[in-house]
Amino acid sequence: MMDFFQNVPKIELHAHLNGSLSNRTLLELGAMKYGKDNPGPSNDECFYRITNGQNLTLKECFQKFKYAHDLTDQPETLRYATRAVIQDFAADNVVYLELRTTPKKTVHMSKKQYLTTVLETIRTAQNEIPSITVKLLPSIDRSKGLQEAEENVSLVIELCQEYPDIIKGMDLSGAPFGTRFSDFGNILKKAQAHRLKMALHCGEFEDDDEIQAMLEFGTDRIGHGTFIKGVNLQNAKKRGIPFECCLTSNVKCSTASSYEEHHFKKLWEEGFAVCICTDDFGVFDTSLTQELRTCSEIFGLTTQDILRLQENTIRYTYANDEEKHKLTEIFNNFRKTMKID
Ligand code: 6MZ
Repeated sequence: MMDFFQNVPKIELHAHLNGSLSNRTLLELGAMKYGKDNPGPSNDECFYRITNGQNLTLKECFQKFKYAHDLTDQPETLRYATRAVIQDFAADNVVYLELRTTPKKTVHMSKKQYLTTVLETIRTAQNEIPSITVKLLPSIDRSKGLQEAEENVSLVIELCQEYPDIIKGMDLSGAPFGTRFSDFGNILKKAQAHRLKMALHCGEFEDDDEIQAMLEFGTDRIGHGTFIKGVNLQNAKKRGIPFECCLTSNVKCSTASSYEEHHFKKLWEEGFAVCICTDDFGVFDTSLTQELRTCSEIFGLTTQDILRLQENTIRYTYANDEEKHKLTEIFNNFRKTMKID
């Protein structure tokens, strides 16, 4: 039987570049950086276990970020990685992708070179892989402090002059512990003043005041939103702010106790604006196809519901009107081909 979940056109709005490197890509990057015979960054047991698909502990899952960052610290490997991620999403029938990444200064690149390399790779991919439209939401890693945040915002404001068709907004992510959103608010406002959309990680841990501050600040989408409740939840609904739900990521990180208990269920049933995303498909060993299948199996969404979920997601993208219209046509054609009303 045709696999509906694979074939349905898909929209991905929450994907971190370095979390979206498949095991194959990690191995290829390892070979590029360290040579074929010694592809592991330090040739250690964990890297071997990761790339051979063995079961991992959560700590080992997060270890993947460390490997990914080591392997994408040169323009050549970063270019290769960005291209591979776009290709993998396209192969999963993702037709529109908003990718995020944190600009990094490495021994081989400045932050500007890092971001320009990703942007140029996206630009080239638009011609070479026309089935997928790709945008970029540069990230601030809040664990890296305010100076890094200032640098990232200035750089993004500078580069969005040159890449206005690709840079659409900014993301605030990273481990939130020990930092306060209020410290980042004024820095992010500068990006907001340049009409950049705010796709902030919000409510990934319990802190009602911080969630309230993010809603008042005016986040345009909510990354995860796992711990949003009470008045904040009602405010998010009233304003129609879309939630980016990442089922497997939340279960594997234990912010949701199980798929069954995931907050997507409530959001969907109560008519919130909500979409399904992968977060870090490489780290969490999933795909958007797999996430939609899980959604159907666990929450009972029919194929019609899944299609509606994807079509709704068009509205939550930061695409322009023409691009949204094209996406709508892709779904209309799919409905026609599949004979779905
Ligand atoms: C918060 C996350 C994340 O930017 O190097 N990142 N931040 N919560 C999550 N949920 C599990 N998953 C990924 O991609 C990797 C970086 O994205 C952020 C972290 O800062 C991680 O280092 P880039 O491309």
